[in-house]
Amino acid sequence: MNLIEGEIKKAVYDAVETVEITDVHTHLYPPSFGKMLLWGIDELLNYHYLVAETMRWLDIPYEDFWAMSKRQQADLIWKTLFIDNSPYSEACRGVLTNLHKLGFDVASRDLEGYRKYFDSVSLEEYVDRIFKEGRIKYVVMTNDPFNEEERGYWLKGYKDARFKGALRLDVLLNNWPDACTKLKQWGYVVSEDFSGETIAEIRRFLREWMDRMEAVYMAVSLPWDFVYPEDSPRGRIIEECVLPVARDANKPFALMIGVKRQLNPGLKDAGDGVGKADIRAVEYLCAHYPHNKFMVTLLSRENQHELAVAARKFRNLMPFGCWWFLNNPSLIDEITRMRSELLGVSFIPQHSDARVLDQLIYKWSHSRKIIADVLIDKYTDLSKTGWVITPQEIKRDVEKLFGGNFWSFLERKF
Ligand code: REL
Ligand code: ZN
Repeated sequence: MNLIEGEIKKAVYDAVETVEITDVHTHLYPPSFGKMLLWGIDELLNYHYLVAETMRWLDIPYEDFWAMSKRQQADLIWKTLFIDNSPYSEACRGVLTNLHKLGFDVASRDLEGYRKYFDSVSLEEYVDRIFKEGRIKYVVMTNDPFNEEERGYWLKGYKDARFKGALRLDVLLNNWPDACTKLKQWGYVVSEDFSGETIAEIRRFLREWMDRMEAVYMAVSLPWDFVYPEDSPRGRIIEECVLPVARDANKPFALMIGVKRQLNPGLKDAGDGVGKADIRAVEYLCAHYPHNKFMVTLLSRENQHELAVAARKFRNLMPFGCWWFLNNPSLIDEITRMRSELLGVSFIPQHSDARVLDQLIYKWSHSRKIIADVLIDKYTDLSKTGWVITPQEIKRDVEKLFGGNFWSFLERKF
Protein backbone atom coordinates (compact mmCIF):
# COMPACT_ATOMS: atom_id res chain seq x y z
CA MET A 1 0.00 0.00 0.00
CA ASN A 2 1.26 3.46 -0.82
CA LEU A 3 2.15 5.70 2.07
CA ILE A 4 0.16 8.88 2.42
CA GLU A 5 1.90 12.12 3.40
CA GLY A 6 1.60 11.74 7.18
CA GLU A 7 2.88 8.19 6.95
CA ILE A 8 5.85 9.25 4.85
CA LYS A 9 6.74 11.79 7.50
CA LYS A 10 6.52 9.21 10.25
CA ALA A 11 8.49 6.58 8.32
CA VAL A 12 11.26 9.06 7.50
CA TYR A 13 11.51 10.48 11.01
CA ASP A 14 11.52 6.96 12.48
CA ALA A 15 14.23 5.79 10.08
CA VAL A 16 16.40 8.90 10.47
CA GLU A 17 16.03 9.10 14.26
CA THR A 18 16.97 5.46 14.83
CA VAL A 19 19.64 4.88 12.19
CA GLU A 20 23.08 4.18 13.64
CA ILE A 21 25.58 6.57 12.14
CA THR A 22 29.02 6.11 10.67
CA ASP A 23 30.58 9.56 10.98
CA VAL A 24 33.12 9.66 8.15
CA HIS A 25 35.19 12.62 9.34
CA THR A 26 35.85 13.77 12.90
CA HIS A 27 38.75 14.98 15.03
CA LEU A 28 37.96 12.57 17.87
CA TYR A 29 40.17 9.89 19.43
CA PRO A 30 39.61 6.94 21.72
CA PRO A 31 39.93 7.58 25.48
CA SER A 32 43.29 5.79 25.44
CA PHE A 33 44.70 8.78 23.48
CA GLY A 34 44.61 10.79 26.72
CA LYS A 35 44.40 14.56 26.36
CA MET A 36 43.98 14.33 22.59
CA LEU A 37 40.31 13.54 23.09
CA LEU A 38 38.55 16.79 23.98
CA TRP A 39 35.29 16.60 25.92
CA GLY A 40 33.08 18.41 28.42
CA ILE A 41 31.45 21.81 28.74
CA ASP A 42 34.66 23.90 28.86
CA GLU A 43 35.96 22.32 25.66
CA LEU A 44 32.56 22.74 24.05
CA LEU A 45 32.63 26.45 24.86
CA ASN A 46 36.22 26.77 23.68
CA TYR A 47 35.38 25.36 20.23
CA HIS A 48 37.21 27.51 17.71
CA TYR A 49 33.93 28.40 16.01
CA LEU A 50 32.88 30.11 19.26
CA VAL A 51 36.26 31.73 19.78
CA ALA A 52 35.88 33.45 16.39
CA GLU A 53 32.40 34.65 17.30
CA THR A 54 33.54 35.91 20.72
CA MET A 55 36.44 37.89 19.30
CA ARG A 56 33.98 39.92 17.25
CA TRP A 57 32.74 41.47 20.54
CA LEU A 58 36.03 41.79 22.47
CA ASP A 59 38.56 44.59 22.26
CA ILE A 60 41.36 42.90 24.23
CA PRO A 61 44.52 41.79 22.38
CA TYR A 62 44.26 38.17 21.18
CA GLU A 63 47.30 37.27 23.33
CA ASP A 64 45.41 38.24 26.49
CA PHE A 65 42.70 35.77 25.57
CA TRP A 66 45.18 33.00 24.83
CA ALA A 67 46.96 33.66 28.16
CA MET A 68 43.81 32.79 30.13
CA SER A 69 43.08 29.33 31.51
CA LYS A 70 40.61 27.18 29.62
CA ARG A 71 38.01 27.78 32.28
CA GLN A 72 38.47 31.56 32.18
CA GLN A 73 38.18 31.49 28.40
CA ALA A 74 35.01 29.42 28.65
CA ASP A 75 33.60 31.92 31.19
CA LEU A 76 34.31 34.81 28.86
CA ILE A 77 32.81 33.02 25.84
CA TRP A 78 29.73 32.10 27.85
CA LYS A 79 29.24 35.67 29.07
CA THR A 80 29.88 37.24 25.68
CA LEU A 81 27.88 34.92 23.44
CA PHE A 82 25.23 33.47 25.75
CA ILE A 83 24.52 36.15 28.37
CA ASP A 84 25.25 39.47 26.67
CA ASN A 85 23.75 38.31 23.35
CA SER A 86 21.23 35.70 22.29
CA PRO A 87 22.98 32.47 21.33
CA TYR A 88 21.27 31.62 18.07
CA SER A 89 24.34 31.19 15.88
CA GLU A 90 24.63 27.54 14.89
CA ALA A 91 27.70 26.90 17.06
CA CYS A 92 26.08 28.53 20.13
CA ARG A 93 22.80 26.74 19.61
CA GLY A 94 24.79 23.52 19.44
CA VAL A 95 26.04 23.95 23.02
CA LEU A 96 22.46 24.38 24.20
CA THR A 97 21.21 21.38 22.22
CA ASN A 98 23.90 19.36 23.94
CA LEU A 99 22.97 20.52 27.42
CA HIS A 100 19.30 19.94 26.68
CA LYS A 101 19.81 16.44 25.27
CA LEU A 102 21.91 15.46 28.27
CA GLY A 103 19.12 16.55 30.61
CA PHE A 104 20.48 19.84 31.99
CA ASP A 105 18.18 22.74 32.78
CA VAL A 106 19.11 25.11 29.96
CA ALA A 107 16.85 27.84 31.34
CA SER A 108 18.96 28.06 34.51
CA ARG A 109 21.98 29.41 32.56
CA ASP A 110 23.99 27.93 35.41
CA LEU A 111 27.40 27.22 33.91
CA GLU A 112 28.91 26.35 37.29
CA GLY A 113 26.11 23.86 37.88
CA TYR A 114 26.73 22.18 34.50
CA ARG A 115 30.42 21.93 35.28
CA LYS A 116 29.75 19.86 38.39
CA TYR A 117 28.53 16.96 36.26
CA PHE A 118 31.53 17.11 33.91
CA ASP A 119 33.93 17.27 36.84
CA SER A 120 32.42 14.12 38.31
CA VAL A 121 31.82 11.80 35.35
CA SER A 122 34.49 9.34 34.16
CA LEU A 123 35.66 9.66 30.57
CA GLU A 124 34.91 6.02 29.65
CA GLU A 125 31.40 6.32 30.99
CA TYR A 126 30.91 9.60 29.15
CA VAL A 127 32.11 8.22 25.81
CA ASP A 128 29.61 5.36 26.14
CA ARG A 129 26.87 7.82 26.97
CA ILE A 130 27.58 10.07 23.99
CA PHE A 131 27.73 7.19 21.50
CA LYS A 132 24.49 5.80 22.89
CA GLU A 133 22.67 9.12 23.05
CA GLY A 134 23.86 10.11 19.56
CA ARG A 135 23.13 6.66 18.04
CA ILE A 136 26.67 6.69 16.68
CA LYS A 137 28.16 3.39 15.59
CA TYR A 138 31.56 4.42 14.26
CA VAL A 139 33.53 7.62 13.99
CA VAL A 140 36.41 8.03 11.59
CA MET A 141 39.30 9.91 13.17
CA THR A 142 41.87 12.29 11.65
CA ASN A 143 45.21 10.63 12.33
CA ASP A 144 48.35 12.64 11.77
CA PRO A 145 51.46 10.43 11.75
CA PHE A 146 53.63 13.56 11.99
CA ASN A 147 52.15 14.60 15.31
CA GLU A 148 54.62 13.31 17.91
CA GLU A 149 52.04 12.91 20.65
CA GLU A 150 49.69 10.97 18.40
CA ARG A 151 52.51 8.89 16.94
CA GLY A 152 53.39 7.74 20.44
CA TYR A 153 49.87 6.39 21.01
CA TRP A 154 49.94 4.50 17.70
CA LEU A 155 53.28 2.95 18.45
CA LYS A 156 51.85 1.63 21.72
CA GLY A 157 48.81 0.24 19.87
CA TYR A 158 45.15 0.46 20.84
CA LYS A 159 41.83 -1.26 20.29
CA ASP A 160 38.47 0.47 20.26
CA ALA A 161 36.26 -0.73 17.43
CA ARG A 162 34.17 2.46 17.53
CA PHE A 163 37.08 4.65 16.36
CA LYS A 164 38.35 4.01 12.82
CA GLY A 165 41.70 5.29 11.59
CA ALA A 166 42.23 7.69 8.67
CA LEU A 167 45.76 8.53 7.59
CA ARG A 168 46.00 12.30 7.31
CA LEU A 169 48.66 13.58 4.94
CA ASP A 170 48.65 17.36 5.42
CA VAL A 171 52.26 17.55 6.55
CA LEU A 172 53.53 15.16 3.89
CA LEU A 173 51.73 16.94 1.07
CA ASN A 174 51.62 20.56 2.19
CA ASN A 175 54.98 20.82 3.95
CA TRP A 176 57.42 18.47 2.27
CA PRO A 177 60.64 19.93 3.81
CA ASP A 178 59.40 19.28 7.37
CA ALA A 179 57.97 15.90 6.44
CA CYS A 180 61.26 14.92 4.82
CA THR A 181 63.27 15.87 7.92
CA LYS A 182 61.01 13.75 10.12
CA LEU A 183 60.99 10.78 7.75
CA LYS A 184 64.80 10.82 7.86
CA GLN A 185 64.78 10.87 11.67
CA TRP A 186 62.53 7.82 11.62
CA GLY A 187 64.90 5.89 9.39
CA TYR A 188 63.38 6.33 5.94
CA VAL A 189 65.97 6.89 3.21
CA VAL A 190 64.56 10.07 1.68
CA SER A 191 66.00 13.28 0.32
CA GLU A 192 64.33 16.59 -0.31
CA ASP A 193 65.14 16.53 -4.02
CA PHE A 194 63.47 13.11 -4.41
CA SER A 195 66.68 11.42 -5.49
CA GLY A 196 67.58 7.78 -4.77
CA GLU A 197 65.01 5.71 -2.92
CA THR A 198 62.80 8.62 -1.89
CA ILE A 199 59.65 7.62 -3.79
CA ALA A 200 59.85 3.98 -2.73
CA GLU A 201 60.49 5.04 0.87
CA ILE A 202 57.49 7.40 0.97
CA ARG A 203 55.36 4.54 -0.33
CA ARG A 204 56.74 2.29 2.38
CA PHE A 205 55.89 4.94 4.98
CA LEU A 206 52.32 5.20 3.67
CA ARG A 207 51.84 1.44 3.63
CA GLU A 208 53.24 1.00 7.13
CA TRP A 209 51.02 3.70 8.59
CA MET A 210 47.92 2.58 6.72
CA ASP A 211 48.46 -0.83 8.27
CA ARG A 212 49.26 0.43 11.74
CA MET A 213 46.16 2.64 11.80
CA GLU A 214 44.01 0.14 9.92
CA ALA A 215 43.14 3.28 8.01
CA VAL A 216 39.86 3.32 6.10
CA TYR A 217 41.21 6.03 3.80
CA MET A 218 44.04 8.52 3.28
CA ALA A 219 43.10 12.19 3.52
CA VAL A 220 44.40 15.68 3.05
CA SER A 221 43.04 19.17 3.45
CA LEU A 222 44.10 21.45 0.64
CA PRO A 223 44.12 25.18 0.03
CA TRP A 224 41.50 26.80 -2.18
CA ASP A 225 44.13 27.35 -4.91
CA PHE A 226 45.03 23.65 -5.17
CA VAL A 227 45.59 22.57 -8.75
CA TYR A 228 46.29 19.16 -10.17
CA PRO A 229 48.46 18.13 -11.95
CA GLU A 230 51.00 20.33 -10.23
CA ASP A 231 54.75 20.67 -10.69
CA SER A 232 55.55 20.63 -6.98
CA PRO A 233 56.56 18.17 -4.25
CA ARG A 234 52.86 17.79 -3.45
CA GLY A 235 51.93 17.00 -7.05
CA ARG A 236 54.74 14.51 -7.28
CA ILE A 237 53.96 12.73 -4.02
CA ILE A 238 50.27 12.47 -4.90
CA GLU A 239 51.03 11.03 -8.31
CA GLU A 240 53.89 8.72 -7.49
CA CYS A 241 53.11 7.69 -3.93
CA VAL A 242 49.59 8.37 -2.66
CA LEU A 243 47.64 7.28 -5.73
CA PRO A 244 49.50 4.01 -6.36
CA VAL A 245 49.46 3.04 -2.67
CA ALA A 246 45.75 3.89 -2.38
CA ARG A 247 45.00 1.93 -5.52
CA ASP A 248 46.91 -1.17 -4.40
CA ALA A 249 45.13 -1.10 -1.06
CA ASN A 250 41.80 -0.24 -2.79
CA LYS A 251 41.32 2.62 -0.32
CA PRO A 252 39.87 6.05 -1.11
CA PHE A 253 41.92 9.21 -1.14
CA ALA A 254 39.85 11.90 0.59
CA LEU A 255 40.39 15.46 -0.61
CA MET A 256 39.10 18.36 1.46
CA ILE A 257 39.66 21.45 -0.65
CA GLY A 258 39.03 25.13 -0.08
CA VAL A 259 40.81 26.29 3.07
CA LYS A 260 42.62 29.60 3.44
CA ARG A 261 44.81 28.54 6.31
CA GLN A 262 45.69 31.20 8.86
CA LEU A 263 43.99 34.13 7.22
CA ASN A 264 44.16 35.67 10.68
CA PRO A 265 46.90 33.87 12.64
CA GLY A 266 46.08 35.73 15.87
CA LEU A 267 42.96 33.60 16.11
CA LYS A 268 44.92 30.31 15.94
CA ASP A 269 42.55 27.45 14.95
CA ALA A 270 39.78 30.00 14.51
CA GLY A 271 41.85 31.94 11.97
CA ASP A 272 41.28 29.80 8.85
CA GLY A 273 39.10 31.07 6.03
CA VAL A 274 37.53 29.83 2.81
CA GLY A 275 38.16 30.31 -0.90
CA LYS A 276 36.52 28.96 -4.03
CA ALA A 277 38.38 25.94 -5.37
CA ASP A 278 39.01 24.88 -8.93
CA ILE A 279 36.88 21.80 -9.66
CA ARG A 280 39.19 20.90 -12.54
CA ALA A 281 41.63 19.33 -10.08
CA VAL A 282 38.92 16.89 -8.94
CA GLU A 283 37.77 16.21 -12.50
CA TYR A 284 41.32 15.54 -13.63
CA LEU A 285 42.01 13.10 -10.81
CA CYS A 286 38.78 11.17 -11.32
CA ALA A 287 39.25 11.01 -15.10
CA HIS A 288 42.94 10.09 -15.13
CA TYR A 289 42.83 7.63 -12.25
CA PRO A 290 39.63 5.65 -12.88
CA HIS A 291 40.92 2.79 -10.72
CA ASN A 292 41.38 5.08 -7.73
CA LYS A 293 38.53 6.11 -5.46
CA PHE A 294 38.09 9.71 -4.29
CA MET A 295 36.03 11.09 -1.45
CA VAL A 296 35.70 14.83 -1.86
CA THR A 297 34.31 17.67 0.22
CA LEU A 298 34.68 21.30 -0.83
CA LEU A 299 34.52 24.18 1.60
CA SER A 300 33.00 26.88 -0.53
CA ARG A 301 29.28 27.05 -1.18
CA GLU A 302 30.03 28.13 -4.74
CA ASN A 303 31.69 24.77 -5.48
CA GLN A 304 28.82 22.53 -4.42
CA HIS A 305 26.88 22.31 -7.66
CA GLU A 306 29.90 21.51 -9.81
CA LEU A 307 31.00 18.84 -7.32
CA ALA A 308 27.61 17.13 -7.61
CA VAL A 309 27.79 17.33 -11.40
CA ALA A 310 31.30 15.85 -11.36
CA ALA A 311 29.97 12.96 -9.25
CA ARG A 312 27.42 12.23 -12.00
CA LYS A 313 30.32 11.80 -14.40
CA PHE A 314 32.62 9.75 -12.21
CA ARG A 315 31.51 6.73 -10.20
CA ASN A 316 34.89 6.78 -8.44
CA LEU A 317 33.95 10.11 -6.83
CA MET A 318 32.00 10.18 -3.57
CA PRO A 319 30.97 13.66 -2.40
CA PHE A 320 30.72 13.88 1.36
CA GLY A 321 29.52 16.22 4.08
CA CYS A 322 28.78 19.90 4.45
CA TRP A 323 32.15 20.93 5.70
CA TRP A 324 32.89 23.47 8.45
CA PHE A 325 31.44 26.85 7.33
CA LEU A 326 28.79 24.92 5.38
CA ASN A 327 27.64 23.04 8.46
CA ASN A 328 24.74 25.43 9.03
CA PRO A 329 21.05 24.57 8.70
CA SER A 330 20.29 26.75 5.67
CA LEU A 331 23.29 25.43 3.75
CA ILE A 332 22.87 21.77 4.73
CA ASP A 333 19.29 22.01 3.55
CA GLU A 334 20.24 23.62 0.23
CA ILE A 335 23.19 21.33 -0.47
CA THR A 336 21.39 18.12 0.52
CA ARG A 337 18.40 19.00 -1.66
CA MET A 338 20.60 19.76 -4.63
CA ARG A 339 22.67 16.60 -4.19
CA SER A 340 19.53 14.48 -3.81
CA GLU A 341 18.14 15.91 -7.04
CA LEU A 342 21.35 15.25 -8.98
CA LEU A 343 22.56 12.04 -7.34
CA GLY A 344 19.56 10.33 -5.76
CA VAL A 345 20.68 8.23 -2.80
CA SER A 346 24.31 7.90 -3.94
CA PHE A 347 26.27 10.34 -1.74
CA ILE A 348 27.28 10.91 1.89
CA PRO A 349 25.23 13.88 3.06
CA GLN A 350 27.03 14.73 6.24
CA HIS A 351 29.95 14.24 8.59
CA SER A 352 30.24 15.96 11.97
CA ASP A 353 33.84 17.22 11.99
CA ALA A 354 33.42 17.00 15.77
CA ARG A 355 36.51 18.21 17.62
CA VAL A 356 34.91 17.77 21.01
CA LEU A 357 33.29 14.42 21.75
CA ASP A 358 30.07 16.05 22.98
CA GLN A 359 29.53 17.66 19.57
CA LEU A 360 28.48 14.31 18.14
CA ILE A 361 25.18 14.94 19.89
CA TYR A 362 24.27 18.35 18.54
CA LYS A 363 25.83 18.14 15.11
CA TRP A 364 24.00 14.92 14.33
CA SER A 365 20.77 15.93 16.01
CA HIS A 366 20.65 19.11 13.89
CA SER A 367 21.67 17.33 10.67
CA ARG A 368 19.29 14.40 11.15
CA LYS A 369 16.35 16.80 11.28
CA ILE A 370 17.37 18.74 8.15
CA ILE A 371 18.15 15.64 6.09
CA ALA A 372 14.86 14.06 7.19
CA ASP A 373 12.93 17.13 6.04
CA VAL A 374 14.60 16.99 2.63
CA LEU A 375 13.78 13.29 2.33
CA ILE A 376 10.15 13.84 3.30
CA ASP A 377 9.79 16.30 0.42
CA LYS A 378 11.47 13.93 -2.00
CA TYR A 379 9.34 10.88 -1.05
CA THR A 380 6.21 13.02 -1.07
CA ASP A 381 6.98 14.18 -4.61
CA LEU A 382 7.53 10.54 -5.59
CA SER A 383 4.27 9.36 -4.09
CA LYS A 384 2.41 12.00 -6.09
CA THR A 385 3.39 10.19 -9.29
CA GLY A 386 1.73 7.03 -8.04
CA TRP A 387 5.05 5.40 -7.15
CA VAL A 388 4.59 3.11 -4.18
CA ILE A 389 7.17 3.58 -1.45
CA THR A 390 7.39 1.39 1.65
CA PRO A 391 8.82 2.08 5.11
CA GLN A 392 11.38 -0.67 4.45
CA GLU A 393 12.59 1.12 1.33
CA ILE A 394 12.84 4.38 3.24
CA LYS A 395 14.86 2.61 5.93
CA ARG A 396 17.12 1.08 3.29
CA ASP A 397 17.87 4.49 1.74
CA VAL A 398 18.42 6.14 5.13
CA GLU A 399 20.87 3.44 6.16
CA LYS A 400 22.85 4.08 2.99
CA LEU A 401 22.92 7.84 3.52
CA PHE A 402 24.07 7.64 7.15
CA GLY A 403 26.78 5.02 6.75
CA GLY A 404 26.05 2.31 4.18
CA ASN A 405 27.27 4.34 1.21
CA PHE A 406 30.59 4.89 2.92
CA TRP A 407 31.14 1.23 3.73
CA SER A 408 30.10 0.02 0.29
CA PHE A 409 32.32 2.63 -1.40
CA LEU A 410 35.24 1.17 0.56
CA GLU A 411 34.40 -2.27 -0.83
CA ARG A 412 34.00 -1.21 -4.46
CA LYS A 413 36.78 -1.94 -6.90
CA PHE A 414 36.93 -0.18 -10.26
O1 REL B 1 39.87 18.62 8.88
C1 REL B 1 40.09 19.83 8.72
O2 REL B 1 41.07 20.27 8.13
C2 REL B 1 39.12 20.84 9.27
O3 REL B 1 37.88 20.25 9.38
C3 REL B 1 39.63 21.42 10.56
O4 REL B 1 40.92 21.85 10.37
C4 REL B 1 38.76 22.53 11.09
O5 REL B 1 39.48 23.34 11.96
C5 REL B 1 37.55 21.94 11.75
O6 REL B 1 37.44 22.20 13.08
C6 REL B 1 36.33 22.29 11.00
O7 REL B 1 35.22 21.95 11.33
ZN1 ZN C 1 38.06 18.29 9.86
